[in-house]
Amino acid sequence: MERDSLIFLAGHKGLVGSALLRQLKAKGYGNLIVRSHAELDLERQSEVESFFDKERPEYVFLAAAKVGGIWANNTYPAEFIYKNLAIQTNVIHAAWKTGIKRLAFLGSSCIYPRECPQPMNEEHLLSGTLEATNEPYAVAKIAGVKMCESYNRQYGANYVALMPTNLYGPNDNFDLETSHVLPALIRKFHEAKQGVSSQQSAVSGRTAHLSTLATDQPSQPVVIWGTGEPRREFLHVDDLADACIFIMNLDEEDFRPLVSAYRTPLINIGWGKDISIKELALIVKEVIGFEGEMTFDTTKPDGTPRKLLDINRINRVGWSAKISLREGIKLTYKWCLENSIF
Ligand code: GFB
Repeated sequence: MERDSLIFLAGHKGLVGSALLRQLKAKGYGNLIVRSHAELDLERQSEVESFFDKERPEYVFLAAAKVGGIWANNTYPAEFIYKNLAIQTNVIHAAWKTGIKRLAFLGSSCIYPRECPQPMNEEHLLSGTLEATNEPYAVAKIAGVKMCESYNRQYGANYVALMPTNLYGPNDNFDLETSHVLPALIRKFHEAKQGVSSQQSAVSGRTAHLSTLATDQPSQPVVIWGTGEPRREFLHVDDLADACIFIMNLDEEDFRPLVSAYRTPLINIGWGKDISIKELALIVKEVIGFEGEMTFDTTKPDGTPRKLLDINRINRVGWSAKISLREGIKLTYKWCLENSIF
């Protein structure tokens, strides 16, 4: 990408898209196209086609998606499959019709089978049964990967499918019901430290207005969903954004093999190490400085037992993550406080 290339960033307000926007701007890309949902509804095919026809971007980052944590995925399966299929189908097809140079489609490590050998490499796609709590979302994302593969194969397109591990950082969703585990734990430990009675809300999800300060009361234990035993790998979203721009900028010699015909153009993006949810909770507790207890609510699902990505493919082309988990949690908590998230 040249600094004046015309770049369409779909989903610029979300966790991933906002990180991409910050970094593209910081790296000097001045010709960025973004649209709010009100300006362009990506679920509407004709709107998307007219937009591409008029703007004719050269590069596309497809970060727009319906995302959420384990509870949201398990509760709104129809929305997760419909919205993701619609958005990605419309954008990928319209991008091809206008003849863009390169496209990066963002997915998630939940595309790999539930009982996948660890670490999960790109060849493990479609080698087993998916995790039930997020199967509709995963099926939609797998369809996106296969669209990229098919357009590369039939039309000689240059579309890559980037699969990040569990992400966190600024502009994440901090709602206790629909969020992922890391933002939820940051909020829970922060509120427990403040003595805010939000622990019940961790179950009901109605957190926003429960801000009764109870500092003279003994602190309530922080409730962690599930057994605490599942293992996850976490990547700061600024590392992910850096990786996406790095891949999009690979020279032809390194990029071509990734998108060659008859090869799934998948690239895992991760940190390289995983930890248990219990270990994660202990780090968040320490960073936030909460000194009370934590308990485990085993009526909540654990989901996939372990998700650790094999990151050899991206390491081989010269990229690796830089922000450690502890540092990333500190940065995210600082961002929350500065932006009055709670
Ligand atoms: O982050 P999370 O919702 O998503 O949950 P997944 C990870 C683990 O943390 C699960 C546990 O074992 C949860 O039970 N957990 C503990 C909590 N406390 C909490 C809490 O307060 N909130 C949440 N949300 N979890 C999602 C998928 O899977 O992650 C998506 O459903 C997607 O498809 C995404 O792939 C990255 O890692 O289980």
